[in-house]
Amino acid sequence: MDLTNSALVRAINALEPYFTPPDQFRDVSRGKPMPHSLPDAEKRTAGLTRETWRLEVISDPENPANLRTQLTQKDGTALDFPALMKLADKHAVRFAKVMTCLNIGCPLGMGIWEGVPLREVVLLTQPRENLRRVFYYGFHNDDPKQMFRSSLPIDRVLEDPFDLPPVILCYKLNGSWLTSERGGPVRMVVPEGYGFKSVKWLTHVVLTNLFHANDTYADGNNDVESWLKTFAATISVPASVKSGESIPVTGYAQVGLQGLSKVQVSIRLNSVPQSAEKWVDAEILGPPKQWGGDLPNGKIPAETMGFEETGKPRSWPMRLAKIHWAALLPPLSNGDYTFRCRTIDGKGFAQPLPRPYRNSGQCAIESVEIKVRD
Ligand SMILES: Nc1nc2c(c(=O)[nH]1)N[C@H]1C(S)=C(S)[C@@H](COP(=O)(O)O)O[C@H]1N2
Ligand SMILES: [Mo]
Repeated sequence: MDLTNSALVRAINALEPYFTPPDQFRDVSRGKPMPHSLPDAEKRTAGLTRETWRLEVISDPENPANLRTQLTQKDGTALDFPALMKLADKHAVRFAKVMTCLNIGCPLGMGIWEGVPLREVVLLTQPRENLRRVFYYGFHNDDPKQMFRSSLPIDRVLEDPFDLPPVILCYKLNGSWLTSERGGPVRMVVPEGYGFKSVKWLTHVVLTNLFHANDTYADGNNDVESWLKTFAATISVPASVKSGESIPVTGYAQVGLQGLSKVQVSIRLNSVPQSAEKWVDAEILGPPKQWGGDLPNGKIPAETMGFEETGKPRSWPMRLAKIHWAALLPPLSNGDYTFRCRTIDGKGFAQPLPRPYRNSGQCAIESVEIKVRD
């Protein structure tokens, strides 16, 4: 495809940065007041600073897991930030991941998340038996009604299937300490999960023998086991163009667990039925020259999973990340048209397949109207 068309070059140059500066993430936070809006003194009392943060790792009193020890505030054994940093010296990992809310179409932001694998902290309790699930929640103004909780099978925490990065206790985003707004000092980050699994302002990990989820997000008719889907969306599509002129379009795609093989676009006169639309391949843009995201020195942090030491991605597109795409549509004659875009995932499924249902995450095909006039 010809990417040298000057209007298309302008549209590509105007794309958002690949990584999102931490303060430009879209925020999805509950709480009255929002934990990140508390004054500094209250943050200190609440354990919402690196100096005062404590994490309890306990057995569920109702469905106990047998643990040798628990990490509790009462006994003074709760994990503090220096102890987390000590684990980080040995076990820290970094990986790129897009944060997407299951209920919002557009990703909230794209980042490099750094943390200690959750399993390292679970193992400090020396679990013996009857451990089937991990619940976790964060600071919620000491009001049970405000609790935001999520959960994972213990197997996902102990072992990383399908070459996924580990579930982490995250303390850095794009090379800087995790801000209060992003859930700092420490949040959970679940690589393949939608945002609700990545609980912010983490204070409690509860090891349980219960076998099922008890996520806050189950209440909203959400599929709480869903992993990230592959889908495409537009960034710039002209609402009206001149007849006889090529049409530049750009967009992004989220690359889910199933990977991405193609982005395709179609444009048809509104009088032509959708069943007759013709899909053509768009161009998947390669790694950007500038990564953005306020990365220190603009560089990918050393030993980020999926990147070589030089900062070059080992594969492209990267799973659980984002790509940008561009296409130049041929000149058209006067009329009202509908533009659509879709992904073909790594297994050959055309969006919205293989998981078309809304409860497990947004993947409806986007359409945009384009008017062509003399
Ligand atoms: N404690 C807590 N953690 C939370 C939430 C919350 O309301 N409270 N929202 C979740 C949801 S639904 C999403 S989509 C992500 C959003 O992360 P962000 O605000 O850093 O973009 O955080 C998750 N973690
Ligand atoms: Mo969300």
